[in-house]
Order: sequence, then structure tokens, then C-alpha cells
Amino acid sequence: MHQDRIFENLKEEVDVIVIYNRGEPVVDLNFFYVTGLVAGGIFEGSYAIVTPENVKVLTSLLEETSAKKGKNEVYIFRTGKEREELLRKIVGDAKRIGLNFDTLTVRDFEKIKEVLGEREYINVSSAIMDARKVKSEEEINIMREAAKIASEVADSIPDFLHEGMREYELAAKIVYEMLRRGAEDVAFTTIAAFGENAAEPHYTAGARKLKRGDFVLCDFGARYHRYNSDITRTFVFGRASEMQKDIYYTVLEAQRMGIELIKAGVNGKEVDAKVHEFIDSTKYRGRMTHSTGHGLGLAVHDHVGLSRMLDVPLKDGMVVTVEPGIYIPGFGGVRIEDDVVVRKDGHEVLTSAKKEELIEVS
Ligand SMILES: [Mn+2]
Repeated sequence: MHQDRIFENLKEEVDVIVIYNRGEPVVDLNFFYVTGLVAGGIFEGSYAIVTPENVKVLTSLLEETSAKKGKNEVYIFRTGKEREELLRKIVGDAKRIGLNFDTLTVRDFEKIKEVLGEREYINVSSAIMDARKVKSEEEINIMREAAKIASEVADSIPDFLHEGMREYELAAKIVYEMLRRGAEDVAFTTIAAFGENAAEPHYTAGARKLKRGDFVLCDFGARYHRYNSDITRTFVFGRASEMQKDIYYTVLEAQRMGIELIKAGVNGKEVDAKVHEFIDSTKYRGRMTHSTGHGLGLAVHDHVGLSRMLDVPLKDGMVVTVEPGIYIPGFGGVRIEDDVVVRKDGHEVLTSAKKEELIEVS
């Protein structure tokens, strides 16, 4: 599984990595990453014990069936005391214990120290994150399914629109359509913004009613086997004005440029700089108020991706969003977003919803 790459990435040697998944609201996605248990099970209060050779799962009786669907050795506890004893037994006499300090709470760290006693505890969070950034073909196949669900729904949005409907009705329809197509959940709170609300990049959905001439901006994603997709499409309800068309095609061109630049070896920083440079060369200077994209995977904002503030050398297998936007307060905005796999000699776009022409929904 993924443990080879994690151990290769370590800056300090460890004998074993112990991942604790407390469960909501402190889910450690690394638990699912190292165990590959992405097709079911919540695994509250469970441990993954990882060595270069194998991954052991220590979980409760209620997760036994789910745990045994994976390829790991499974240990079942019935009481807290049993869990402690098994953890001590599995870790054995390992001296250097790797932990994920990005997610482990202070309380759970204290607990682990109490159970395992005097040992060396080392933060291995960046070694795991570096491994997570580069997806395997198996992970990309799952993400392709998440992207397909979101793309099909995006293509159906024009059929959902009718005058007077409220933003939250559209958001509900989008969520329903994703779940109906096999998404296990949404990736994040669905954004459905009409008219001037499309000028707020992180608006969600409210009671605003749809009127002729409104922008309709929808940003949403499907979660499938714990991996996320993230797509944005913008439409106009009724006939588009010249300005709406101009904004749309400016964003589309910025996005086309951004995607075109993506290739292993290129720095994410350069992609964002070029996209901003292009938008700033038009009359919409300064109207793109965020970076071009982020890493995508088990988390929606999996890691930094395309930002001029940060150095991110793109690697074969990384998945990033490319989502330029132009926002005019009081008027509205356009964002177009797709999910893109970085490849050795270029890129592969996972999302496929139509965007080449601004769709005017009549
Ligand atoms: Mn996004």
C-alpha cells in the first residue's frame, strides 16, 4: 500500500507509525490513507499501526466486518483496557514512534504516552502528507468517479433552473442529484449563488430568488470512497449581457491558460502567477481575489496547490483544482473550476462538464 512512500519521505527514522482516529470532529484522514479502508466504516477510536512491512488495524467489535474487507491485519478490542493492551503488544519494543501531530489532540497524545511509556515520539505528519499529495492510479480512479458524478450534475443544472426558485432549492437539488448518482456524501457545503451573490467566492446559498438576467454560480463536489471532487460552473438565467459574456470568456481563457501550463516539474507558483497576470492585463485587474487552485484528495483542501505565495513543484500524480474567477461586488461573478491530474508530460482533466460556451438558460 502507501507505507513504502511514507517511510521513504521520513526525515527522521522511526520504527513504527501510530495513527489514531478519534472520529468526528477529529477524523484523521491518514487512518484511511494508510489502511485503504475507504469503502465503508467510520473507525472511531481506532488505531493504524504502520511499519514498512505492513499495516495493522486495531478497532472495535462494531467495525470488525468493515475492517476485514481491507488488506490489513485486524485486531479487535472489546474494552478500553483491551485496546491499550493490544496497542502495547502490537507496537512491541519499537523505540521511535511516529505520530501525526497535525491531527492528534493533546489529550490523545497524553493517552498514547501513558499506554506506551518512555519512548521517542516523532512528528511524521509531513512525510505522510507528502505521500498523500502524489496519488496512485488506484486513487485517481476513485477520484475519476467522484469527478464524473459532479460533472454529470453540473451538466444538468440548466434543467433545474426556473424563475423564482431560491438558491437553497437549487443547492438541495444538486446535493440530491449527486447522492442519487452514487456519491456517499457531498465534498463540502454546496454553493449556489444568484446574481450579485456570485461576487462572493465563499457564499453558500440563501433565500435569494432567481431572476432573468442573473448569473448562476454553482460550486460543489461529490465524495466517493472518501475522495473528493470539486467543480464550479457559471451560467446566466435568460439572456446574458455583453459584460456577463466578457467576464465569462475572460475567466474561461484564464482557466484554459492555467490548465495548459500544468505538467510535472512546473511550479504551482508559476501557474498562479501567469493566471493572475492574464486577468490583471484585462479590465478586471485585481478582481481575482484568490489563488488559482488547491490540492484535492481525501480532503477538499488536501494541500497547497497553485498559489504564487508558495513553492509547490508539481509532481506526476498530484491532483489540483484550476479555478480562476472574476468578482464584481454588487454585480456578480464568474468562476470556472476543474480537477486536473498532473502528468509527466502534461495533465489529465478529470471533470468533464460543458463550459466552452456560456450557457444562457431560457
Ligand atoms: Mn475548489
